[in-house]
Order: sequence, then structure tokens, then C-alpha cells
Amino acid sequence: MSNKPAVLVTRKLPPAVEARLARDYDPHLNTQDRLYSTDELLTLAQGAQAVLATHTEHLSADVMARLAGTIKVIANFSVGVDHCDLAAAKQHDIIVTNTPDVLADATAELTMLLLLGAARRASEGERLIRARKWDSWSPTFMLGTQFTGKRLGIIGMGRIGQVVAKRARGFGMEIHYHNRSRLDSEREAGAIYHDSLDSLLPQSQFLALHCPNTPDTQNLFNAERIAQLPDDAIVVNSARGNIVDEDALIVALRSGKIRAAGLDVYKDEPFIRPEFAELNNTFLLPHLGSATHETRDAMGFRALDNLDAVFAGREPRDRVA
Ligand code: 8YV
Repeated sequence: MSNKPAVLVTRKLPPAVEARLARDYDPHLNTQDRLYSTDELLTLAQGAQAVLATHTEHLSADVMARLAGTIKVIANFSVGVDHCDLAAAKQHDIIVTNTPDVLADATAELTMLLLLGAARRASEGERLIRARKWDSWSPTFMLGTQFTGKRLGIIGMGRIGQVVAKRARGFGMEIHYHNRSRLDSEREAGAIYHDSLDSLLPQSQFLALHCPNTPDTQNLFNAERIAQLPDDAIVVNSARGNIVDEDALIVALRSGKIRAAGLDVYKDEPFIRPEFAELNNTFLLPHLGSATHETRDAMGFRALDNLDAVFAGREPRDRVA
């Protein structure tokens, strides 16, 4: 029997991450990358001291209670921890960690893709070509919305929001933001702070959602908030689907109040409301925010750094519970 700590790894991870796991731990790998049911996960966790989890597992209060006693740490391969009941973890002395910082660049790049894709009608254009239906060019053909000189509103100016602001500034956009607290002037870098959404939304010709999914932010982007946007706004979400009232967004996309939306995340992933795919003014991706080789390796290594700290008796860098 190995004297290395046993770790249940819930999903298939990049090869370099699995190699380090195999070197330092006794991992139970998910070579087929199957989505485990809760019962399966609990069965597989028996005998393990740690779980390396992703946001596809639902680690509820009940699951935490059943992992208690044997599982010392849940090291998440994600920055978002809305899939974990943190209060229950604390109650059962299970340490929970996440992977901040390392996915800010990749997610911000994807936000730029969503903004560009929505503003320049990328899905519509691509579909036309793939359907072999493009037959002529004209001066008024498939016109989109330009970034230059426009105002971008950012809700949630954490690490990802700050990188988006920087990238969007390079496109000549004026940055406005709302955050729980105002940033210092270095991190603000000229962005205009709004202490409420009531103040931010009417300014936001483009809007990017970057706040975490918490009880306070569920359905934050609803019909009332949409009504506060300028007409023809472009909206993107690479944070979490739960922040958006999808019914209200569909109504606004149909009416044209919102000119276009770029979405990477959905309420009920991987199920997607069929209306989103039917609408022409949507640009849709399947939760690819952090999906680059570089970032997925970095996320895995960061999760392992956290595991290493716990098993060495040190405080992990990214403890959230
Ligand atoms: C990850 C994310 O792909 O880290 C997050 O919170 O949403 C994504 O970038 C996913 O969570 C991996 O578990």
C-alpha cells in the first residue's frame, strides 16, 4: 500500500497535471472523464483523504456531511466555488481551496471574443458561409457595432474584470465598472467607478458580467436591469449562468432592446435554452472561459500546490473554507 495521500480526481485533467499527481499522490484518476453521480463520487471517495474536484460536481451540504471524517481537503480545479457548500465544509472541518489568478487572462481573452463575436455578428456570418449561402457583398451587408469610443460597463472588477478592462482599453473603449468596493487608483487605471447598478447600467453600451454566483447575484441581470441599459446594448456573460434571468434576456434579444449577446455560461449547463440557439443575435460558446492548454495546466498546478500545502501541514494559499 502506498503511503502517499489518496486523492479522488473527479475529472480527467491535463497530462502534466496527472503526471505530477501520480508522482506525489496515490490518485484515483477518471481516465474516461465520466461525470460521476453523487453516489458514485461518495463511493469512490471512500479511502481517499482528498478530492480534486471541478465545478461539474455538486458538493452540497449533504455530500459534505458524508465526506466528513475522511476527506481532509477538497482542492477545486476552478476559481468559482458556487458548486460547494462552503458553510457545510467549514462545519465538518473540510478545507476547500480554489484556483484564482491563473485563469484571469484566458477568461478575459474569451470575454473579448464574446464581445467581438456578438458585436460583429460572427455566428451569423459563419453560419452563412458554412451553409454555402453567401452570394454577394454589399455596403449595407451584415453591419455590426464598433468598439472604438464606446463605453464598456463591467459588473465585478475582480482579477478577470480588471484584465478585461485593460484589453478593452486597447480597443479604444471607455471603461465603467461596479464592484462591491472601489479599486485603488492603480488597479482602477482610469476606469470610472459607479457605486450602484442604477448608475452603471444606463452608461453601458457594452456590458460584461464578471461577478461570482452568490445568493446576492442570482438573476441580478433581470428585466428591470435590462430596461436600464441604453437601447441596442451588447451584453456578454463568461461568469455564471445563474446571474442572468434567461427568460428576460431572451425577451430583450427578441425585441432588439439588447442588440446581441455573447454567452459562455448558462443556468442549466450543458442544457441550453433552445431560444438562444434559434436567435440570430447570439454568439454562443460551451463554457470555454479558461479552456487553454496554458491555463488548464496552471489551474491544475495551483490546485496541487494547495493540496501539497495541506498535506505538509501548511495553510493553503487559496483557502475559501
Ligand atoms: C473552469 C470556471 O473551466 O474556474 C471556473 O470557475 O468557470 C471555468 O473557467 C471550470 O470551473 C473548471 O472547473
